[in-house]
Parts: sequence; C-alpha cells; structure tokens
Amino acid sequence: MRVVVLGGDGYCGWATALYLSKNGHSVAIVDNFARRQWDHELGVETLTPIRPLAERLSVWQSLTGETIKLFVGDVTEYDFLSSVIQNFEPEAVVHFAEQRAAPYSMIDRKHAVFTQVNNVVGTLNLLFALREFQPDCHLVKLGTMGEYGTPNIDIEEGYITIEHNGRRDTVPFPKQPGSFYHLSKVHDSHNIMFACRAWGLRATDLNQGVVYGTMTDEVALGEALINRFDYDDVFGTVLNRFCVQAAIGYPLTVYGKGGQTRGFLDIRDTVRCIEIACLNPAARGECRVYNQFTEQFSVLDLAHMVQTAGKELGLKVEIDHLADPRVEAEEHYYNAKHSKLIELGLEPHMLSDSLLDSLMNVALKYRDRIDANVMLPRVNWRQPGNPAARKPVEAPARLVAAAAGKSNGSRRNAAAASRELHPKAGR
Ligand code: NAD
Ligand code: USQ
Repeated sequence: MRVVVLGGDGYCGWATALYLSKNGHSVAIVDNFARRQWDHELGVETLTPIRPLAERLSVWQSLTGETIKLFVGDVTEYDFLSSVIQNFEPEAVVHFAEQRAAPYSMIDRKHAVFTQVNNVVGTLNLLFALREFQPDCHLVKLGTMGEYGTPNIDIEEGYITIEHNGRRDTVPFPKQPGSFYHLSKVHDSHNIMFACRAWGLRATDLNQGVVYGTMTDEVALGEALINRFDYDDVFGTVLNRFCVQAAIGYPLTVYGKGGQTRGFLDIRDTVRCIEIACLNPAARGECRVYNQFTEQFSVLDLAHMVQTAGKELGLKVEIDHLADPRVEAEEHYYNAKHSKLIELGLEPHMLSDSLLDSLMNVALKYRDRIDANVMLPRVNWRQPGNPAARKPVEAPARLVAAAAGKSNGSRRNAAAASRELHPKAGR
C-alpha cells in the first residue's frame, strides 16, 4: 500500500514510517521540522540523541534496503501539500503533523493561535487536497482521547445513541477538551466528519491516549534510528517523565491529587493500530472513530508503578504532589471503550511487561543527558501569559543537587519549589 506519513520526523510518525516500510508498504514522509524548532525555542532536548532525518533515512535504507521518500514542507501550505498528494498518489495518508503539546498551546495567546492555525489549517488543506486529487484515499487522522474530557458517563468510540423527548439518534459523543491543543483536535474532527458527509471522503479518526516508550523492533535495529523521548515540562508526557525523573532520583512530579485518569498505550501498539486502520479502510463517505489506547491508569497509579520498578533497579523513588498547573478534574469517573482496534486484530503490549525493559532502562542508559531544570511545570493554565516557558528555567539549586545524587538530605521538596514558580496555582 502507498502511504504518506505526515509528521514522520516526530515521535509517533518516525516509528510508524519504519514499521510500515518494514511490512512492505511504500512509504513517504512529510515534515517541516517545526518540532525540532519548538525544542530550541523552549531550550529542551529529547533524552535520546536523534539524528537529522535525512541521515536516519539513509541508515534505514542501508540496513534494510527499503527507501522511504521524503518531502520537506509545511502542511499548512496548500500548494506544497497538494503537490505531494499528486506526486505520490497515496492510498492512505496518516496525519500526525500537528503541534501536540497541551502546555505549549497554553503558554499565551500567540501559542494558542499558532497551535490552532497549524493544526486546523493543515487538516483542512489535507481534506481539500484529497477531494481534489485523490478522493478515494483513506485519511487516518490522529485525534486524542482528550477530546472527550472526563465526563461522568462511559465514553463511547466516537458516537453515542441517545433518546431525547421520545426520539432516538446516534450523534457524535460530547466533547469537553481541556486545552487549546485538545480543542484543535475537536475542530479537526468536526471538519473531517463534514468533509466525509459532503464529499464522500473516507476517514478514520484515531482518538489516541498518551503514548509511552521509544523502542520498536525497527528502531532497535541501530542507534542511529533511535526515536525521540521527550521528558521536559512542555512536550514530555507523564509516564516518560516519571521514568526519567526516577532515573536521576528526582521526586516524581504528580500534579495535584494524581487521580487524573487517562488511556495509555505502548508506541509498539501505536504503529500496529495505524497499520490496522490502513489495511481496513473506512467506506466512502464514512468517518469512523476508534479509541486508540490499551489500558487506563491514574497519574498516581503510574507513580507507584514507577516507584516499584525503580526499587527493583536499586533506585530510591520519591513522589511529590505539586499544585496542579492545569485546570482539570483531579479525581473523577473514567471508563472509555476501546474494543474496535482489538476486534480488528490488535494484540496489546501491557505496561507491566514493558516498564522495566523499554522505559526505565532507556532512561538509565541516557541518564547523563537528563536536564533536571526542565522537570517543574512552567505553564499555568490559569495565567493568560507564561513568559517563563519561553526560556529555560533554573531549578532551585538544592533540587538539582538532589537529582544529581549530591543531596545532604536538607533539600526542599519539589512541591515547595513549584509553589514558588506558580504562586497563583491553587486548587
Ligand atoms: P511530535 O511533535 O513528536 O511529531 C509531530 C511532527 O509533525 C513533528 O516532526 C513536526 O515537525 C511535524 N509537524 C508539525 N506541524 C507541521 C506542519 N505544519 N507541517 C509539517 N510538519 C509538521 O508529536 P507526536 O507525539 O509524534 O504526535 C503525533 C500526533 O499524534 C499528533 O497529532 C498528536 O496530537 C497525536 N497524539 C500523540 C500522542 C502522544 O502521546 N505523543 C497521544 C495522542 C495523540
Ligand atoms: N501530569 C502529571 N505530572 C507530570 C505531567 C503530567 O501529573 O509531570 C498529568 C497531567 O496533569 C495530566 C496527565 O498527567 O492530567 C497527562 O498529561 P500528559 O502531559 O502526559 O498528556 P496530555 O497533556 O494529555 O497530552 C499527551 C500528548 C497529546 C495527546 C494526549 C492524549 O502530549 O499529544 O493528545 O497525551 S490524551 O491525554 O488522551 O488526550
């Protein structure tokens, strides 16, 4: 199958492109390297040293004999994107090319506007390019479980059948997203649904949970192929962050009570889900929604699991509760359906099996690259502007010392440091 991976230099996109290439698909990557730029802006780096994309692609070719085509450009530029669609004539387009960090979208007005323009315009351009040049192509779009928020009822896969005043209908599941980033995904979902209805396009909206891990069989073929592993306060996701924090003896940064519950999945399941979606396309005019995660955990569950795994490796792992910089329920009901991808053949990797091998050990292997200054949250949802996030912040000296294993036992805890950085963050 001919598949274009938009955002193929990124965390999910890179692993997916290699997986599809290895499984015999003809793959092209599109990326404008914006993400590498955002890391520079924030003064952060991935834990794992990622090589330039062109170099990674040539290593892949020399190791496997497979060629992945590369188109460098911005999906918000219609002429560029439509020329890729005309040139490559894909049967499926996998769309990862968005600004994906909720904290980045909450830095200030400029970052909120940028996130929504980048994400919504990119997706709209893609819909128009498919309609004009490749109307039979299947759009596989990455959405997010966060589109639903945390309602006090079970979450269905995209649609819910309701009865109201004696009448019955199946309608999109209500959306209550928690950041301007998550909102951009809701806007995308509505645009995709409308384009399928109006123009007969075919689409699968994958509402993905939080992804963890970095190793896939393909990435493991050589260190030059290593995927990114973000752990900073803006782009780092919770479990990846906790593993890195544990590796340097930094107290785990649980925001608030830690009852926030989310769906999670291993990066190896992300790549398989994408292939399953591509191989089982939606019908013309259909906009399917699958919930793409395998297990649900609260933040505090994860902290305890990392603490236990750390103990097995001889690490002393402490847990801190920081004032929550986000506006979110810290304790809530959560039960989200996720059976459709399993029915199509997904065999999940479970966190209990991969925590030590693919997470803690990677964190320990690259321990010398860990920057303890990017652990405390710099973006506070309640503030209209968060100038601290635009430049690297020095963590209080004693915290850094503790992280480096030089503590004399008198360090302040991370919660106190966080209150200094976020005096207005209350609950
Ligand atoms: P990432 O930031 O690592 O990768 C995104 C890639 O897209 C980057 O390489 C970036 O340069 C590129 N990109 C962004 N805007 C672009 C544009 N306008 N033109 C061309 N390229 C552009 O993100 P990721 O973690 O791989 O996430 C990929 C997708 O999956 C996102 O849409 C995200 O919302 C979704 N998702 C991610 C997670 C997760 O835990 N990482 C969970 C759920 C959903
Ligand atoms: N959290 C902590 N401590 C931390 C970091 C996060 O307690 O150090 C908490 C957050 O407050 C939140 C939860 O952990 O309640 C998840 O946060 P996260 O940063 O891991 O994930 P999130 O912001 O939701 O975003 C990530 C990806 C995004 C994707 C989303 C899937 O960055 O692209 O869409 O996961 S979901 O959460 O299902 O919406």
